[in-house]
Amino acid sequence: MIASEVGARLREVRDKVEAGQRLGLEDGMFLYDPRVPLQEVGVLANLVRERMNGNVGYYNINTHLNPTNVCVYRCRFCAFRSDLRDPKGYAMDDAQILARGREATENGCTEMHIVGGLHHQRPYEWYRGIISTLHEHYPQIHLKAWTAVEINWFEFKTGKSVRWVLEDMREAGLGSLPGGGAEIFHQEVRDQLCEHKANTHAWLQIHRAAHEVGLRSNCTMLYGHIEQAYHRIDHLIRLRDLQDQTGGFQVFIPLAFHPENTKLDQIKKPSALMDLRTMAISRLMLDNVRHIKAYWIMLGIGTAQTALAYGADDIDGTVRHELIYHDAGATTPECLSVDAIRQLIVEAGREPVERDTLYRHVIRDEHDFSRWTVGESVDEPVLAR
Ligand code: V47
Repeated sequence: MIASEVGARLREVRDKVEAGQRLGLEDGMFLYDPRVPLQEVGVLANLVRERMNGNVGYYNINTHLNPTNVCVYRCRFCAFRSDLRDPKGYAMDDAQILARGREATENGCTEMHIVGGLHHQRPYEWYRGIISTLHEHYPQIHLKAWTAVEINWFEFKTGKSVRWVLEDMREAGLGSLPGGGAEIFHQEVRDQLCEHKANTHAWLQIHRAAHEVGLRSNCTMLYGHIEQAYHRIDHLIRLRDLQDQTGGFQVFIPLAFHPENTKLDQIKKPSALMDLRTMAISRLMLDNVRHIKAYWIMLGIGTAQTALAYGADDIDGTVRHELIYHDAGATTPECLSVDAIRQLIVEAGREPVERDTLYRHVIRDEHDFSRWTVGESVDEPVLAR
C-alpha cells in the first residue's frame, strides 16, 4: 500500500471510530501496519477512552497471592512454574496464607488476586480451603481468584461441571475471576505455547458460565512472542463476541511477554511502541468492554503512564508479592505506595479514582485508612443469560 492509500484507509477507520461504528478484522490488522503512525492510532483510542470513561484514571489497593508454583503444565512462556521436587517448588500452608490476609487488611487492600500452579498432589479441597479460610477471616477483601485454567483443572479433579465448581467456589467466598490463561486463542499459536492446558473453547466456556451464574471476570491477551497481528485481532474479536452475549467482562488487560527464564528466552521483549499500539488497538476493537488496564508491573511505570493517553483508563493496583512477572525478569518495583500511584495518574493528566474489583468507587475513612465503604458501580450490571 502506498502512502496515500494508507492515508485514505486511515480516514475510513477514523470515520468509523468517530461515528461509533464497530471495527472489523481488516481494520484491526491495518492499524498494526507500522506505516500507520502510532500517534494516529493513539488519538483514536484516546477518543474512545474519553467517551467511555471521561477523565478518570482508576487504580485499586491490592495484593497478590500465589499459593503454589508447582504445576503439571509446562507452558513455554512461564518462568514461575516449578516441578514438585525442584528446590524452587513451594506450596503455602494455612498460617502463611492467613498472614497474607492480615497484611492485606493492615494495608487497606480491597482485593486479593489469587492464582498459582496446578499442583497434582493437592486436592480440590485445598484450593477451596484457601478461599474459604481467607473469606472467613477477612470477609471485606474481594477474592479475585483462579484463572479459567485452574477452574478447568478443578472440573477435572472433582469430575463436576464448571457451573458446580464456580458455584461451590462462590459459596466459599470467591468474588470474581481474573483474566489469565487466555494467552492467544488461535490454535496455531496456542499449540506451540501451551498445548496441554485448557483450550480456547474451555477458556471461553468457563468465562461464559461465570457470567451466567452472575460472577464478573476479566480478560487478557499475552502478546509479543510468536504470534502475528492476525492472531491478536482474532483473539480480541473472540473476546468481543462473548462479551456481546454476556456483558460479564469488566476489563481487558494486554500482557506483554517477558522472556527471561522461559523456554522462549531467545525472543526479545516487545518494545514500548508495540505496547502502546497494542493498548490502543485493544481499546478500539473491544468497543463493548468498559475498561482497559495498563498493568504497570508488566509495562514499566513510564509506558503505563503513557498508555493512559493510548486507550487505557486503569493502571491496576499498588500490588504486593507479584511473582509471575518478576520471575520472568520484570524490573518494576515490588509495590507502589498509594501516593505514588495517584501521582503517576495525576502526571498523566487524569483524575485518580480508587475503585474496588467491581469498579465501585472506594470511599476511605478519614481517620482510619484501613476502613472503607463503596459507592455505586460505574459499570452496567452483568447481562447474565
Ligand atoms: O496467564 C505468564 C501471563 C498471566 C508470563 O485479571 C506472562 O486483573 C508475560 O492474567 N511474560 C497471569 N506474561 C497474569 C494475569 C493478570 C495480571 C494482572 C491483572 C489481571 C486481572 C490478570 O500472565 C498468565 C500469562 O498470560 N504470563 N508468564 C511471561 N513470562
